[in-house]
Amino acid sequence: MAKRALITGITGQDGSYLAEFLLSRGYQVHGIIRRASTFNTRRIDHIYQDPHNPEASLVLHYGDLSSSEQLTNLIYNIQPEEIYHLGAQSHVRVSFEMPEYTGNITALGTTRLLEAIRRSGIKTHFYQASSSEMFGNAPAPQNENTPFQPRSPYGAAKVYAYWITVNYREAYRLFCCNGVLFNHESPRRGETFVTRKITRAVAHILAGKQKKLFLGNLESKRDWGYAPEYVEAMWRMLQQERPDDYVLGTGEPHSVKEFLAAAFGYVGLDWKEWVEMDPKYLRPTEVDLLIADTAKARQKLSWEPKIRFEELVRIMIDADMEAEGLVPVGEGVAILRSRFPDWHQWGNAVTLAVQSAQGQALE
Ligand code: NAP
Ligand code: F7E
Repeated sequence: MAKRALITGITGQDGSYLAEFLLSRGYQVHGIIRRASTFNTRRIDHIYQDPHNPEASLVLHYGDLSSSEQLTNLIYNIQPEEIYHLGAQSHVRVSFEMPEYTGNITALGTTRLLEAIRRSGIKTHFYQASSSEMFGNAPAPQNENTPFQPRSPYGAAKVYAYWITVNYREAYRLFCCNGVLFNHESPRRGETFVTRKITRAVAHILAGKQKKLFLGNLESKRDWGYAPEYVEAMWRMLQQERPDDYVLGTGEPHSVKEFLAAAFGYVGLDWKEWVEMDPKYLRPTEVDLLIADTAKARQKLSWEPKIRFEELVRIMIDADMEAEGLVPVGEGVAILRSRFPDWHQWGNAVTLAVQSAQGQALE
């Protein structure tokens, strides 16, 4: 019989990639989605299966991390062999505006799930989506032994969730793992996180839909990896003989400014002409520098990220351009740039120009 996995946060960036990954490995995947007045399943629509089909390998359930009653029922009824807890209020700046809500969902949501597991008495392997944001001010590079110094309500909530996960492992001998993941991005990244905000703005600028990009602090440095590679490591953690905690990242820090230069530079634009500062995007306390030391994951999980910074930027820009009906940069724009240095000033006409240039190149 197929193994059953339950994913909280299945509609998010990581949840959607993890669902694809587990389905490809023959799992029956159960996902918890929030009831909303409009559809919120955009990231998993391509793997949706008719719930009337008794053979369906993807099954969605309504639920909310604020309700222990729902979580207990779901866990008791599904009896999953693996639980990936990815659901959270995951936006750091928003957590300053909604600290209590963030604590309720991101911190206590984990306790609700762990209690549901303990009370139901099921044997399962549990993954907690911990975060490099927990390190906050701790000196870089950060690894599994680095003490946490969170700098946001989100970071503090994740520290609580981390320790309650460790506590249930020690107190009740549950198989619980923390994956302490550094920033990981993709074309499915939420539009208000800085990388996606930038790549989407580039595509909008090229499509003539946006004239300025407003951002906050450009100096902070993050260790940005590629999300699909990280979800596989989550799975690997739950396949180990013993539960443990692991740091995942690339070990390569880049500033927001460097991301801007790479993203705008890729399409031949100078980011300084398009970006303006808006203090509303600054945070009361910032995390300046995060760099992962992933020696343990490399050794114990045989995990190594392959997609690095420049390629990540290209993947995200190309996807956002395609979404705007533009030809992905790789082929078309490079040709245009070499022939017409001021091509980007043509506004909407760029789509046709890129297409025709690409056509010529392919002839
Ligand atoms: P995301 O795209 O923001 O997805 C968050 C998911 O949580 C969504 O499916 C969301 O549902 C769900 N959710 C939010 N509040 C909920 C509630 N009250 N009840 C049930 N579900 C709720 O996050 P992500 O980037 O995929 O990250 C996955 C997890 O890893 C999160 O816990 C995040 O904090 C953590 N993390 C992320 C990173 C990163 O760089 N991406 C790094 C370290 C840790 P809706 O779709 O309905 O909003
Ligand atoms: O900010 C700066 C901002 O919101 C990155 C979440 O997945 O990763 C993520 O948290 C940096 C910060 O990600 C804007 O101040 C400048 O220094 O993309 P972000 P994050 O805060 O690192 C961790 C690991 C998680 O766990 C979280 O769930 O970019 N920045 N200007 C901006 N950031 C945003 N969002 N918007 C701006 O306009």
